[in-house]
Amino acid sequence: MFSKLIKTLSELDREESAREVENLLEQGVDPFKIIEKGVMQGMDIVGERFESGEYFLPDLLRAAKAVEACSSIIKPLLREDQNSNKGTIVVGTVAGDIHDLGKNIVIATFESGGFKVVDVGVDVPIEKFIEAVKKENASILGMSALLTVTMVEMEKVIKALRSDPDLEKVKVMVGGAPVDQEYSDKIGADAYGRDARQALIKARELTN
Ligand code: B12
Repeated sequence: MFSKLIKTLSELDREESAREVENLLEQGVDPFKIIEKGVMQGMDIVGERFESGEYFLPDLLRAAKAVEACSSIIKPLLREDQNSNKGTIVVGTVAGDIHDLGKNIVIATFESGGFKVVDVGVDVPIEKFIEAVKKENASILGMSALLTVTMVEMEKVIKALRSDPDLEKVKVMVGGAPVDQEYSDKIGADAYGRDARQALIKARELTN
């Protein structure tokens, strides 16, 4: 069912990808599934082609445009529980890392689940995360990293957060392509979200 979208995305075809997303939605396919089984799989192929030297940086940029086109159609549909206030989540991409497409989908999903989200952006230094968590009185801090060289920043932020007695109750959630449950446990995060749907499920668990 998702093979066409995976193909158009991996071929960096923005228009066809957007059309296929619309097509799938018209068929009643769950928007979260489109992200997990279509968009993320398509981007894995793009990543592999980049690694093997078949694609170059401009191709990654085209891939980003195609993802943006798909997520702009999907994000407004991720609405569930918008009027309830489940607490505040500060979300950002760690220092040295500018990938934000997945983060932005996760943000839209948190909002759809009734959380207030404060987006601190990309390439976020440790202090900025800590300041935002304090200022917003956040119950969760969510960090995204797409590079193996930047995922180590997550541990530094967690250490800084845990060393502040005022922030004892703040839970930390991590995600992004190179991150997994094992890494999340190792750095002392409270939860790992493989994709946007899991992110929301875990956020609900952490605040219950
Ligand atoms: C598009 C892309 C780019 C775009 C990003 C545009 C943007 N605005 O984000 C651009 C062109 C800028 C880019 C740049 C680079 N990129 Co790049 N990029 C990608 C690519 C192809 C897709 C990423 C994407 O958007 N995926 C789709 C989204 C929907 O998925 P996602 O991000 O994984 O998010 C989901 C989950 O991970 C999770 N999630 C994400 N964040 C969070 C946070 C929380 C709290 C939770 C719970 C869950 C969660 O939920 C999301 C939604 O379901 C990936 C390949 C891949 N497999 O991911 C490479 C990839 C990440 N890039 C890579 C590289 C090497 C680079 C560059 C270094 C290239 C270069 N030579 O300059 C630069 C680095 C720039 C920097 N300093 O950050 C490598 C990283 C290798 C590694 N292991 O470190 C990858 C893996 C490609 C590869 N296989 O080689 N890139």
